[in-house]
Amino acid sequence: MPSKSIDHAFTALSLTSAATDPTHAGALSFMRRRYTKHLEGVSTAIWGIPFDAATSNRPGARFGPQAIRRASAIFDNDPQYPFGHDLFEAMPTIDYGDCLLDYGNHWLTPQTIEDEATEILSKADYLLTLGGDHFITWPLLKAHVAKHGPLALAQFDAHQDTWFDDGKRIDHGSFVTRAVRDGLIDAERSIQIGIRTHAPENCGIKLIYGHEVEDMRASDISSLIIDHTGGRPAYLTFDIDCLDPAFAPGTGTPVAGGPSSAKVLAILRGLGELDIRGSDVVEVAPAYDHADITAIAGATVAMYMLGLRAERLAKAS
Ligand SMILES: [Mn+2]
Repeated sequence: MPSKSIDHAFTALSLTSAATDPTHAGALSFMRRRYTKHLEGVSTAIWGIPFDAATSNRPGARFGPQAIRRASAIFDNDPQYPFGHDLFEAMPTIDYGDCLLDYGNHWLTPQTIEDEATEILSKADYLLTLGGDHFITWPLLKAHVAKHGPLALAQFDAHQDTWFDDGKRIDHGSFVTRAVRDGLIDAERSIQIGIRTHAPENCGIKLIYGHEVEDMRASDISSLIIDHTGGRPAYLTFDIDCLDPAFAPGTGTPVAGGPSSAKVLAILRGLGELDIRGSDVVEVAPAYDHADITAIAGATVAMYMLGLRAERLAKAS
């Protein structure tokens, strides 16, 4: 047997280089990154937020981080397709574990998330968060904007998330309303991809509807996203319900008529020129999943986010 070792999630001696755990065994962190709360020397931190109390329909996204981590075990130490190399070679990356939230005190949730994200971002350069429902993106944006200034939002989603918000609601369908009103995101430089529902307003954000995603080439959509953000620093949020329910049944508010995972991954692959400062994958709810379809899609989207970042770091060095 070639040199394999196991349980890199707690035995890894270095924060770089791919793990060699067998795909069917070993302790499960995201892509076997070392589990640690120590952020010294960390470039990229992966963090779970097991929160789903803001869902409007089917709950269960609180189990998203666990499911995505488990599904990420399929990424072994071979070069990761389509990036062609070890993503961690020059990008010290850890799994920071999960955010602790009190299920009986939901009004504390936004501040708890914002404070811990701020703490992570004070030491790590980049945070990739695994949700959780889409409400979590609002406190995450607050922490990222404190570090980077207002951001362009690139949102893959079946829903605009621009519903009514009085500044107090804890609602996964209104984080965009609040982010625009609070000046966290530059609406004119923001874009939503895969929308298949109507909301009362667009908040000035450009939309690419689901049927347009179907008609357009992936490379044209990638170019449109890059052009629209105009070189601004951006936050990338990926609601797994952007995908058609055939490719992501395990989610709280599925909408038919969405793109395939192949189409969306091709769009993501083309975002190398987008200046992504932070990202999340939300709304994976494994109780409605079959054969890990949704969890694998979510893990792959998260892996692409790491791949894009690794490429940008390589280009900058
Ligand atoms: Mn959403």
